[in-house]
Amino acid sequence: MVTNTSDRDGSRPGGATPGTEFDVIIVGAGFAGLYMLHRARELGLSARVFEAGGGVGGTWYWNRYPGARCDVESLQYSYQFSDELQQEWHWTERYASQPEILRYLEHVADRFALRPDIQLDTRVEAAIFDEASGRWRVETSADTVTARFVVMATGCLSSANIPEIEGRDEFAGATYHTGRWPHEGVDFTGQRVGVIGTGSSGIQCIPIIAEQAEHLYVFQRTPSFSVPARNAPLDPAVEREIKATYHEFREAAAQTPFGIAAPISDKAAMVVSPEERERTYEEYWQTGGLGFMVAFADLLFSREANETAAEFMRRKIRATVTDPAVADALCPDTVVGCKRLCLDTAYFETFNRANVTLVDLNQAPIERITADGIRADGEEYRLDSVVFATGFDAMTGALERIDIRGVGGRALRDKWAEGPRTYLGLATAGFPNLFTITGPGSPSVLSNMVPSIEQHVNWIADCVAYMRDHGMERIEPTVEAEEAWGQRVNQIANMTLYTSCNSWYLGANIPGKPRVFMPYIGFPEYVATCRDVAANDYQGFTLARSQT
Ligand code: NA7
Repeated sequence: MVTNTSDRDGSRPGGATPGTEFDVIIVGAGFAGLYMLHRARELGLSARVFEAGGGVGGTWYWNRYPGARCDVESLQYSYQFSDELQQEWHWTERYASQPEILRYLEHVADRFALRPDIQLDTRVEAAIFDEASGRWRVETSADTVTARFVVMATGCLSSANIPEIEGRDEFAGATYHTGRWPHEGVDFTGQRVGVIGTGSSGIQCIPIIAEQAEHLYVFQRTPSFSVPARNAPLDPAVEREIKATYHEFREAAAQTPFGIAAPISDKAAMVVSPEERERTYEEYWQTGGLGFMVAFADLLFSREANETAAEFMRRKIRATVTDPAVADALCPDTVVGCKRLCLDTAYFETFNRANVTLVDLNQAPIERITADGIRADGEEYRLDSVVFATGFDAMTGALERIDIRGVGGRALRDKWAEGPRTYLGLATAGFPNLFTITGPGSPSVLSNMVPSIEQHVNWIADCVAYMRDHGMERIEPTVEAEEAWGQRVNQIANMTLYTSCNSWYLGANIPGKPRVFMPYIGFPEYVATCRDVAANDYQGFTLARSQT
């Protein structure tokens, strides 16, 4: 192993200490990158984090749109690697807002003295594997460094998708993407604003923008199912109770399919009476949150069961939205949970405001963007600002944006042209010593991201320690293991309703992206498999001593 011996005095762009040769390069300083750096340091490795943003935080650095908030409860959407940290940090709300999560991550960076090894304002442009030395050459917007290992902590939802609508660049007013929000905020007072997109980000920002704007036009292509978040100040009794047995609480959560503690029902929707079904949905609805998806055990497996949930939610929309035509347009006809379920605060109520207009794109897409606004549905909507709440090139976008080249100069983009291929979502054949945190083929976005990240980081750190202890310098999965894994991911997905609609889980939101289901469904089984692979001397991987 190489240890960086260079002078640590002085500072580099973004404040990091100098050096060009490292044991590990980590790309991204969000939840994943920060913890990976901490573990690398514990192993005595020299490490450098490159972060494109001007601060740490990843997703929570970039997504500053009004109303941005996590949809997993704060006591669960947080690190557990340090008991002192999880005991001492006080979350103020049931669901943490973006500013609070960002403060938390800044606190973590300070508390564990991570900043000297983080180089901000630096984008990684290429990572090229050099077979002669067995090292990666990492080219950034600032400089070029080398490392034995590269860990991509680039996030699943970080590559913004701004659709290529005709005339997009002709608009004379201001445009924003929810995932690239200006740090100084935006004041929409007195403006005519158009929001394109009604996924989680749109649903969170629309009610708040509606309160400011003179008039808000919501351009909706597909209506979303949404459950009330019922966010509130965190109940001190709940906080005390969970913190009293935090470890056990986390362990129990890790045994649930999504790794999120929730009152999971073992009853099937179709075996109970219609009255009991209604009562159950109502209870989960009143509780609020993503737990609605586990009100019955078969909601993600049986269309008939799912339709009862869908109908319940459509009735809620019709009871809330006063104009029946608008209510109809807001009612989804897809499977609940097939696209990610949204959580909202007064989203549907917003459409009762006189200054809000729903523009239904269901029949025809936006015709074009003009200098003055948006033309759709046969009308020209004059606008001062356009907000793209149009999501991300999920799971693969951030990886493919970097020119990653493995053995024989093969580009990752080419290897993944027909869809991502990984083993465990952690590594890909032909790209030795390159790890992906929450990569495609791992539970990632269908789990609680923070515990998933910690599980991946721990696995990678243990793997590197194993290699060191066994004199190994190179690891990569076999093609056979990778193919078998891809089949397993798809077989499981095909047993569910997840593949029945056009979601970003399938890459369907990006024109031309191969339709491949990317997340692994089933957190506990996944964790057990990773444990077994490691326990069996990294079964499915090829390990080698240095070739030099
Ligand atoms: P999403 O969930 O991908 O939502 C994007 C929205 O933008 C969705 O309603 C799309 O409609 C819409 N969209 C995308 N392209 C267009 C065009 N060309 N015209 C009109 N509408 C369009 O992204 P979010 O940022 O809301 O949420 C991402 C995740 O972040 C979320 O799931 C949480 O995990 C956190 P479509 O449904 O594709 O018809």
